[in-house]
Amino acid sequence: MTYYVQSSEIRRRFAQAMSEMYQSEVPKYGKLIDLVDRVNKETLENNDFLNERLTGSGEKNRLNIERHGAIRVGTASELSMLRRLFSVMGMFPVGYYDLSEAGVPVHSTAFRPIEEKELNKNPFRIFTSLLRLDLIENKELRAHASNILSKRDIFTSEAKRLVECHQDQGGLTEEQAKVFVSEALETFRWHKDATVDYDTYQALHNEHSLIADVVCFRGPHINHLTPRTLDIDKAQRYMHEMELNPKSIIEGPPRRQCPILLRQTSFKALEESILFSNQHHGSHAARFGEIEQRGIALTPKGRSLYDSLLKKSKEKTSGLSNEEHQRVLSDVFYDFPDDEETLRQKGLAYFEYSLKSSKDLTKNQDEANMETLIKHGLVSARPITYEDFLPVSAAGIFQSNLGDGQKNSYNSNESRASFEEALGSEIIDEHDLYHAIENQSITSLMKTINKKT
Ligand code: OOG
Ligand code: NI
Repeated sequence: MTYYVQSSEIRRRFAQAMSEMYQSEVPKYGKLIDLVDRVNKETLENNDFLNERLTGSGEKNRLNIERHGAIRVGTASELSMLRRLFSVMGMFPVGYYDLSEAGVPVHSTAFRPIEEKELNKNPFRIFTSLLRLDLIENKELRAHASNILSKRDIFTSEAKRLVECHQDQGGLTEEQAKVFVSEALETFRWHKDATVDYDTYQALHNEHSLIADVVCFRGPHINHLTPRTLDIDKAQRYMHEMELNPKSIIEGPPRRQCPILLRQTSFKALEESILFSNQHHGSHAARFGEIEQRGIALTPKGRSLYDSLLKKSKEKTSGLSNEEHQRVLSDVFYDFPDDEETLRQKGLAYFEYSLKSSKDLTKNQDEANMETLIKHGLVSARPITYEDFLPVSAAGIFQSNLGDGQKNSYNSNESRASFEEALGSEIIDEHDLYHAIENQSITSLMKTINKKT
């Protein structure tokens, strides 16, 4: 029988190769990793509870390799080929993000592993945005951009051949997996030379800098890789100390006893020199660095509370320093319960249940008795970590890299159906995944209990 390399192993190798490539291309990214390692070590040294939690959930071992990255593509065929390429690594499209509302002419999904055990083997995710040329009002410019995009192929022929081969065989051999990783990597490499002349670049850049970023190069260069920290406020302070120039505010919810969703900060994109096709020397800013801290995944009820509080805080935080911003945010989020018991009892967040002790267990337990079982110390409930992204935060990250004057929202409707059509498949709903993890844990807990009694 032929042996095929596991998709998680291909993902692991690919994530590592990408991280090495980015580190050599953007040395500041290497500094961020060192900084995050330091913060995580310091945080874990003083926090037995967190240590235990991360060990229990299987996240401790993934922490120092955990990264997400982001790319932006221009056409439906690029997006659908990416979907096939990522599926070789066990990464699937989860969640739909409409950023046009925030003045960014893209919509996005995140390719990521979907099972808990796969996430723990290697949680590599790529936030992937598709340019919405339909939002360019100038018809000529739109046609020009679309014409330029139609001429490029962002994949090597060997990468495409191996994607086909994976589909036909149902896997890749060791030799094929090696070639696949290095060929797939080529798509994400930085190019110092633009495919267009300087005037074309300027015209597209004037419309929106993001359009120039997507259209003027040979491929969708990886624009950041993000390590996961356990204390983003400290990481932000260290970024200042190390003169890494962080963006002014940390995006997402405020600091809390029970962290929810996702908090993010970043340093601004570097201005890098570019040679245009007419031999003009210029520059382009695309690549930056980002840090994230992950908290518990919220149910639709919890999420809508988050969204409404965030909206409420927005009116009050405009123009504030990070310190003041966080203070106002904390005040507004006073209305979001900050202990696990209430989050659970009010159905605001997702938890995973397991048997803690089978002493004193009585017969015929069911889900309805869960709170009693927890109270008696027989069952433990562990928060399920949020593995996805936040559109408002993503827009904030985009904006901080785009320069000023590009913040008007587009008059457009969310366009999930057209994104799925371009993708060539449906997008997986993140809530279905969290819900399934929670449900499976309850089913198997009840089975164990009823076997033991
Ligand atoms: C993606 C920005 C969003 C995140 O973590 O939310 C993002 C981009 O700039 O292409 O990375
Ligand atoms: Ni990011």
